[in-house]
Amino acid sequence: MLSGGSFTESNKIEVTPCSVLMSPPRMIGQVLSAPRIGEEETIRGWIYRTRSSGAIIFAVVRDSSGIIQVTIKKGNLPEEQFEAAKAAAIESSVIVTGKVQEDKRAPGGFELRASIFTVVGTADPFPITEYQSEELLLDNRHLWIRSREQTALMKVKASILEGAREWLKRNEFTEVTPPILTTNACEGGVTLFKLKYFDREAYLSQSAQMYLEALIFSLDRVYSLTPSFRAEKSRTTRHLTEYWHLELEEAWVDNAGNMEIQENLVSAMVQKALQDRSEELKLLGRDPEALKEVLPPFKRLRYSQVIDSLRSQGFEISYGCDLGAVEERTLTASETLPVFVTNFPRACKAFYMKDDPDDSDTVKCADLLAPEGYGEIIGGSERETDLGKLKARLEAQNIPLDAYQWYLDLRRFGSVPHSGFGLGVERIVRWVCKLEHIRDAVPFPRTVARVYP
Ligand code: NSS
Repeated sequence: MLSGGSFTESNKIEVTPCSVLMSPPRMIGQVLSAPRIGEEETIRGWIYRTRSSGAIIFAVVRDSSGIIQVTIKKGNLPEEQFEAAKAAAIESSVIVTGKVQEDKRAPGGFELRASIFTVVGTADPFPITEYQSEELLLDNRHLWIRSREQTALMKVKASILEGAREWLKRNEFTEVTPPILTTNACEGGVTLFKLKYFDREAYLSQSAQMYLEALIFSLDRVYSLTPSFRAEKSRTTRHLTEYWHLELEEAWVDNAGNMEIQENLVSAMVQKALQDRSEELKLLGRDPEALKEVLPPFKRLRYSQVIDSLRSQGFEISYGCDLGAVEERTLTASETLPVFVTNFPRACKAFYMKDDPDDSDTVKCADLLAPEGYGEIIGGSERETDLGKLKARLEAQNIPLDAYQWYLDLRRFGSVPHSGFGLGVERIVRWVCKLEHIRDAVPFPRTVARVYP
């Protein structure tokens, strides 16, 4: 914690430590929302823009809560501080003390008239200026995340996750910590990241599901929030190779109950973002009003209905194919609430999904598609509990049973009906924040083309 400081000649920062709990300076957002006109305030932050006209410098300073205009007038503070302020480039870190005054032209309507201006860390010329290519911004992601849009996005994401955790606590889910290194391919071999695990082969987890299935036998209802990895070679606006995965697993719950849990959880996440982050949503170009109606129940469509509807709109899609981005976009473009698609044919879904006895070649599953064309945000299902069927499906797919013996054991020792699902956190953020590309929903995106910075 820094309460003040200065540069020595060797450019070493000297700071006076103070306890966070003693009397930290107010955040810029607080100074602006409850201005104490004529009183001295101290703020800390980074220079966002700066211009000088001779004896007066206008520096806009930002912190995580907002931006404020600081006026630095020659004669109102020691000469060397005036010179340091004049020389300070954008993104220099500063501590400023001054009186708060009204100024209708300043952002937020108030400014700080500096009497002490300390440059804590100088800045080289900032590589990001107004019109930059997407590639340059991605190469400089470690600096670009300081932008107001990125800051707003990270706050909305945090609130979405906070909304999830609050709902999960109220509904008796226990958070668990599954492994990332695994020998199981939960979602098929094609998108597995393989790695050398000493003298064996292992994978980065695609999903915690199988471990969560094991954990319901001790905890009934569990969830985990982990990175999941998919070696997705396609460049799309909705795939990352590393994404944050919120997964739930529930004992004694069937597919219908699983969908109820999903619509309630998703609504709680969206409503929390609305309640706490409507300003940030507006800054990102999302009208918060549009999200107010995201409340249960969500529409349920069967896969067969969806295929009929797509065909009637001119799609040449055969029964049995999974839905792609284009189909999902068409289906949801004019929806304002998420939509469930249930009962996919067995052939296009994973080995662990339970057969639907009422609809022979389909499984008890549901994908939840976000509205406005955003598409899939959740994949979930009731799980197959029949040991023989599970073994037969693994064998049919030429999957060696050895690595799955522990999973099959779960059907040997007091198996119960159970269901679960996985929600792609960046997918829901993309929808809520109206993002063109999923990579903006994560500070350091990993895609087929990018693992730096
Ligand atoms: O493959 S899923 O549809 N389902 C599972 O992984 C289950 N094993 C989860 C479970 O039941 N516990 O992925 C779940 C969600 C999917 O709906 C997307 O929202 C997200 O994970 N997902 C992704 N997000 C970003 N990038 C990529 N590549 C990606 N793949 C899936």
